[in-house]
Amino acid sequence: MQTPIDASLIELENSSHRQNLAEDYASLGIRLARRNINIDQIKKQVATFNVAIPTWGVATGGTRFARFPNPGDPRDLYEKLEDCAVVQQLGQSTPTLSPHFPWDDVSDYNELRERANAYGLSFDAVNSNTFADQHGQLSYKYGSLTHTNSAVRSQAVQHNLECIEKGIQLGSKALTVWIGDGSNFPGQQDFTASLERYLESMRKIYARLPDDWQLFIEHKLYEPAFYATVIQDWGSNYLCAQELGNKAKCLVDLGHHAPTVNIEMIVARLIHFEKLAGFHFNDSKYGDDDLDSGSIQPFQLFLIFNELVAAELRNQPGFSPSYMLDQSHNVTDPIESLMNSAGNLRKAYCQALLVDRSRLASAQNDNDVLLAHNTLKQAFETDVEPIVASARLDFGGAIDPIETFRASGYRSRKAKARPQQLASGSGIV
Ligand code: PSV
Ligand code: MN
Repeated sequence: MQTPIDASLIELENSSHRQNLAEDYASLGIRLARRNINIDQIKKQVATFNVAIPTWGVATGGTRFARFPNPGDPRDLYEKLEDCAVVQQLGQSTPTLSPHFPWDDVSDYNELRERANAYGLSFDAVNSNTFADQHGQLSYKYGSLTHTNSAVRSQAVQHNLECIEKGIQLGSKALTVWIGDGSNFPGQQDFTASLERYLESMRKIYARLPDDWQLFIEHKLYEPAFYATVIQDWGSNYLCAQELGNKAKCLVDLGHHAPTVNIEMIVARLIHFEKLAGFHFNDSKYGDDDLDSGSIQPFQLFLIFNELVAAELRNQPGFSPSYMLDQSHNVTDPIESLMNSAGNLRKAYCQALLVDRSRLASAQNDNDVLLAHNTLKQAFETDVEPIVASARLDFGGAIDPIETFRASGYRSRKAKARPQQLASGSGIV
């Protein structure tokens, strides 16, 4: 397998942490054993949790005001692939990529698949883009799948069908559809007619899904439409997914809700009705901030994972969510952010695995409010880093991925090998 970072460098870096990690793991193991938890078992489960990297996440992102590229940013998809391979090699929890078309258009998708496979990478859900004009003749300025002009709608449908074709060649099994369609002014759009047009377009896409594919519908409260978005929340999302059929499910991007919305409860409801497609993980304080997963609201992330683990443990029918990151790294090195975020997700998963489920259930039954709450808090407050780091180490990853990445000199090598055209435009991703 092709590995962008020298394995002996990882070994050298790991050697300076090995002893400490072994001691921390052993001491945590003793404390967890008192709670009747087998740490090795938990570590094995943690190692099964993976999340897909968004190909658009490895280049520096930006806001609508400006973008400040990092030296060594990838300039094409093959360079992005190499950066994704670094994230996977050091973090060992991101073996798949979620591509976005036409941003990731290449001339030969079989070659792309082979080049990814050579790094040990494969492809998760493909994403379509009808929220920006690309090479099409007709503009998406006033919408795409819901546009009043049927020619624009057809172009948008066609683009989604092409995404499916590309995805088939890449080995994907799902198409994620997010549209920016909506309105900025009351009266601009007929709510009912635009939803009818959406369903008509989506039915055409759904009809062309291969048997073993799924259609992930992503809702978003606002932006770019600031008054009303056509698929604005999980309610509209669920209704449309229901209307389309079993292969259509609802994708939860954590940033796409009103600030005070209880996302973990939405997740629980979607799981219950077998309509949870999966996630675009990120974090936010105000809106769709696209900050790094686990950086602002780690407790919320834990509560979401608590629902996921509960579903896993009760063998919830139809429960098989896809996990993807969707973040914009504006002020950090994207490789570092992606490794950190994937690690934060594993931490949240691990903490959720530590919840004493039988104590929680009896406290809930007995209406012992504080005991129930403290049962969750006990799991959340456990420092699980030794488990997450050991899970990485077991698979050849780095005990400290960021320190190892810095020591590797990868970024400065790429800064030389990938000279940039230093145009700094806006760059929402
Ligand atoms: C929209 O904000 C979104 O979350 C969708 O998933 C897009 O595909 C992605 O960001 C990239 O712009
Ligand atoms: Mn998203």
